[in-house]
Amino acid sequence: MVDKATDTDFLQYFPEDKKPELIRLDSHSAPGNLTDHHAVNSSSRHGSVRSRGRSSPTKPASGARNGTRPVSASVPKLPNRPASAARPLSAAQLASTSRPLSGKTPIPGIRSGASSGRPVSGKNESPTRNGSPKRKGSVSPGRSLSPSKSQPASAKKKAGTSTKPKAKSPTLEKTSTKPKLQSQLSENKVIGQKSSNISNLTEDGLKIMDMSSQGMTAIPTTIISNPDLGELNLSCNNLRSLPTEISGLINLRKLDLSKNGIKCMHQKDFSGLPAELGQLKNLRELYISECNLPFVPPAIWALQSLTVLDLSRNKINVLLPEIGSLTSLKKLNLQQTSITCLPSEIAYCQDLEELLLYGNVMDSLPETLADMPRLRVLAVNYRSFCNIVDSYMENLIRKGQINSEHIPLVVFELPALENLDLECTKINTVPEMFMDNLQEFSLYKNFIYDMPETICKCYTLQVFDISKNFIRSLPSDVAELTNLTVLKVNDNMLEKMPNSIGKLVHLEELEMGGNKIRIIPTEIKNLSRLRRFVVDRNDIQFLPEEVCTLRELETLDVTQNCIKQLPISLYNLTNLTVAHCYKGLKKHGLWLYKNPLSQPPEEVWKTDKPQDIFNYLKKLKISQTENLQRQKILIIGSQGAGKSSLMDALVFGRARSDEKPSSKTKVLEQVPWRSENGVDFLVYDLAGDDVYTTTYPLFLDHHSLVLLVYDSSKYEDRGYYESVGKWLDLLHEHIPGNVVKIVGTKNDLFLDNDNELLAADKVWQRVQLHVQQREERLEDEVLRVQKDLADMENKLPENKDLLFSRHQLQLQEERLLEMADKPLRLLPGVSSLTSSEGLYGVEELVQDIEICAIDKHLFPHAQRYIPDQWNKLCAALKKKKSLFLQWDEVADIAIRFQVKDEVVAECIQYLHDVGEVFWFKHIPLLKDILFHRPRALIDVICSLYRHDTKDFLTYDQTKIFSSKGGLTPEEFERTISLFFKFGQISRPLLNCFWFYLKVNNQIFDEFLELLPKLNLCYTIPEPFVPSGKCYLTPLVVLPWFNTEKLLTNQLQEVWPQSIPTKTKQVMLHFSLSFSDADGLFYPLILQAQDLLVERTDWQNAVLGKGKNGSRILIRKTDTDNLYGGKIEICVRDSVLTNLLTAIREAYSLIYMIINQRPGLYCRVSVSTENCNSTVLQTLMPENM
Ligand SMILES: Nc1nc2c(ncn2[C@@H]2O[C@H](COP(=O)(O)OP(=O)(O)O)[C@@H](O)[C@H]2O)c(=O)[nH]1
Ligand SMILES: [Mg+2]
Repeated sequence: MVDKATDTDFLQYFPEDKKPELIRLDSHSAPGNLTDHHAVNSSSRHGSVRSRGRSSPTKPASGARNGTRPVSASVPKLPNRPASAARPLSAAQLASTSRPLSGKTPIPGIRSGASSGRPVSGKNESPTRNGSPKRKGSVSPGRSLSPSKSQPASAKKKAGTSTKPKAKSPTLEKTSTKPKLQSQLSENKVIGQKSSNISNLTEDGLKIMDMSSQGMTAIPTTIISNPDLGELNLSCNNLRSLPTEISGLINLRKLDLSKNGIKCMHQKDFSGLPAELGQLKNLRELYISECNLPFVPPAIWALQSLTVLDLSRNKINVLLPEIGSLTSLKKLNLQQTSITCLPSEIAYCQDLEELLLYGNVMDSLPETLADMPRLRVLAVNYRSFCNIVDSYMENLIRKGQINSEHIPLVVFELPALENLDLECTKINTVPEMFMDNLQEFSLYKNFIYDMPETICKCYTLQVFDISKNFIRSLPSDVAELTNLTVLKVNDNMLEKMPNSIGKLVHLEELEMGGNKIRIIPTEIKNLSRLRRFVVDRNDIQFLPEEVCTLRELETLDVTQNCIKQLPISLYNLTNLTVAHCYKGLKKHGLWLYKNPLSQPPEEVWKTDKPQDIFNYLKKLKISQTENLQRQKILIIGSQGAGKSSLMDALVFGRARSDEKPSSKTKVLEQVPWRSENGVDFLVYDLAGDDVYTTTYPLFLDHHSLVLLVYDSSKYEDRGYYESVGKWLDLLHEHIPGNVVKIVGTKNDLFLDNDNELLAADKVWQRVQLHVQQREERLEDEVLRVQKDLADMENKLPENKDLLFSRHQLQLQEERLLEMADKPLRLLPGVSSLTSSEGLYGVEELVQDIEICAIDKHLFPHAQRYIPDQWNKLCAALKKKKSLFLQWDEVADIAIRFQVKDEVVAECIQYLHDVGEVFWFKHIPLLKDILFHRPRALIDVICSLYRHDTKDFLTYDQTKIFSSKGGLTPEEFERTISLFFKFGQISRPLLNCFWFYLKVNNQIFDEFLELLPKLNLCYTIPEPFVPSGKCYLTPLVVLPWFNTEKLLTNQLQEVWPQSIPTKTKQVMLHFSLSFSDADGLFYPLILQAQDLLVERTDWQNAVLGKGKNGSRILIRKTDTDNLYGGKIEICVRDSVLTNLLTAIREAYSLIYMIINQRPGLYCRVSVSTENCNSTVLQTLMPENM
């Protein structure tokens, strides 16, 4: 709960000799004799506001009441109201509504309410309340109070913010910062005529004048005659009165008169504030705090536009009923006055949102407050109502022999109230509550034995404190309070934490210290937002593992329990960054004192660094984890992001030595690493240069932990997609469901720590947004496909998309649902670190990685028994010299090691998982091939795809091109120009590329056969043994290097739009919704080589001829958007069957590729020309 001013705090603002009297419960200070007042009021409860509308309300004799309210009992001069809103309340009725101090003189030993003659609660008294207990929205007939408007948005407070006003008035703060203008004052006889004081303008263009602290005794006429004045600050002067001419300030909105000596000697005294003030019809805010006023100047009552009235820190002890005429009031500050009660007419201020009464000793509140629909803040010291509870009564209440009744019932009926603080108010019951907006409620330190049921119906509650009472059990209904973020039940007599606690999923703080709880229910795991969990001083025997899932925990206090062992997964609670520390006055971090802990031992757990404990537990876990296998880590990210440096930091625990440009990673580096705690990893550092994009599909592995690295020192929000987003999309496309940690490197380049953390936070938010948007797009797409399916069922109008069969749409739906089901598993937060000097943050990342590696849920495959034979088989395979082995060969060798046929695949998968071999079983053309020497394969790929090709292809640099390639300088120029333009490589050039691989003729052919299967190039069959002119014809083509684009205006030439009527055309459109088009386009044009007998390639298109002579165009179109790239396959032929064969082959091809990428989705449609779509439909196979 929020700090609040104590009763006497306000005294500090008074000079010693002027300190006001504090307690005025006698007849001298209050207008009426307190005892009389109560006696009358308590007998007049039937005349409460709720009974006002009745035709013949039972009301007590008004005369009696008049006697009790000498000042306010006269009929208040309420403002003229529209006829329809004729004032229905008689003065007597209103006067009668003031709530009594309940609990007055109870009869010892007898529960009041039963026979004491006074009802315990309002239940039996007020007929309306009885009839409709929940008064929400009900307005008594005939009431003049304006009907409840709906709560203004501004009145709604955000969760977690406090409703309590600060003790200081705004004027006080403002004036204290004003520069003193004394020196100027001495020069000006007529004070305050400096135009420079008009500095700003109000929103509506009026002038703002600050004349504070100028020692003025009178207001200069120049000011008064300024009709353009919007705001005037006259605080901290010596003004005794305002002139009548003040009425000239017709546009004045805000007037600050605080800290002056404004006169007002009696309730009709207009000498300080003249009646003419009432003519300021536009005045909204009036501050008249600290003016030593004994009465409220009557001129104020005419200011009907006032929304803010500050009368704080005056000597006022009575607020007249006329306050009800200020019907626009939103905020009324009466703090530190001498007011003890409020007139019922306050309820006419139907817009009132804040009523500040701190520092006053209130003895009653009018019942009419319950009819104020917008009163959110009632800042009153509820403890002042305890004044009548003497120690004898207190004892009876404590023992439950009488019910407490001293808190006015109306307090529980304020419909808009947001915060109710009944801390230490000596109550043992809470009456039925009618509060629809209560957000914070404290019952701290009272005498409550059973949690009041009515509280479990306060569904809006966010913060609830019932600590220091005598509660024995929490009702399961507490689970209804689903908005709770803070629940404190410390120091009660609880023996059990209810299982239903797990339903309070929004809880961030749960405190149940000082009870007798023995067991923490496993349901605790549902409280995933919990940051603070305090269960000290209980009888807890052990902490369930479920506690270790509460990853947000910043404080876990289990001091003084009976815990012998800590749960081993406690190391997951990485937000416990300190131990046995205080933050402010609260215990913070991990607290373990006073437990019979043996594991970890004392020398470990007695620490201020939980990390020591975590390390101990983690080592323990690792040592207990049987069969922990080597884990693959993939480091990916853009070129220069710091991937290789990070790998060095992880593996060698040191910064990378200064490197030359040539040390840029090629394709991939594989380095084994054993972490300090003994977990084995194999780190793959994937090169980030664009040239390697085509190689990624081979190495993105389902069973790996991915570190997505970006350079945090260069990160900009608009560059998010390039540095992080596109990598996430790539991972989504190829290995959805993988575990990913995002790592920002080079944080040493940030000048200050805060910026660095802020930046990491921002990236994390951006990532979350990215993931969320993807989910949304997936949902939309699912709905679209489902609608298409429904349309198909209902045979709705011909839709060209529906040419495809129902089966095809179902497949699409299936894939989308699978994709939605398998998002990437992002480890929370961004790791911010430096891989150069200092290695700041690397250790934390290592911790995270280790924890992942031993987490069976994340990497189930990594913890299992591996037969010895498998490793022996592996060693035998590696002895083979060739680049790859056919499956039959593998099976033959396996038999020698008793690895039977049915487990060969399992064994090879294991060897692949631990990085001993490459087995691309998801690629149909490669599933029967084993790359038993991974490095050899990487070298082959490196030989073709390298970021430094330009440097490599320099004739004079080495002798290779002349000796190995046999090329003259001219031939060399010719052949490499073809390479750089079209990605074509001739045989001699290929020989040079492969020179370092020591490739003989046989291996050369083996490579040639293999490369297309790896989707890295396509080959052009040579018609005869190359010689002469053909010598330089292309043998291998890497379309990625093609720089020629087929422009839209050239398209018409190569593929005219209009076709002869004899020619039929079918076009398949594939729109990619979640990735760019390249991922599908490159493999497609490589594989298309199988369909074509002739082709012309551009960077973005291929024009070719199929085996049956059909003409085929494959084209990629990009969009400006991130997603939505398109691929078209268009086939033309005059013979329908030929055309269909070609289109079917193309379609199968594209689906073969799509099936290799579980996260690739495209929307397919088809359009035709010169052929009947129905014919086409019947000819399409069912699975298309
Ligand atoms: N200051 C600083 N420089 C770094 C850090 N990490 C990498 N670098 C530098 O950034 C450049 C690129 O790093 P590198 O690891 O090769 O990036 P990669 O292309 O992603 O592998 C090199 O010059 C590194 O020295 C770091 O944490 N701090
Ligand atoms: Mg690198």
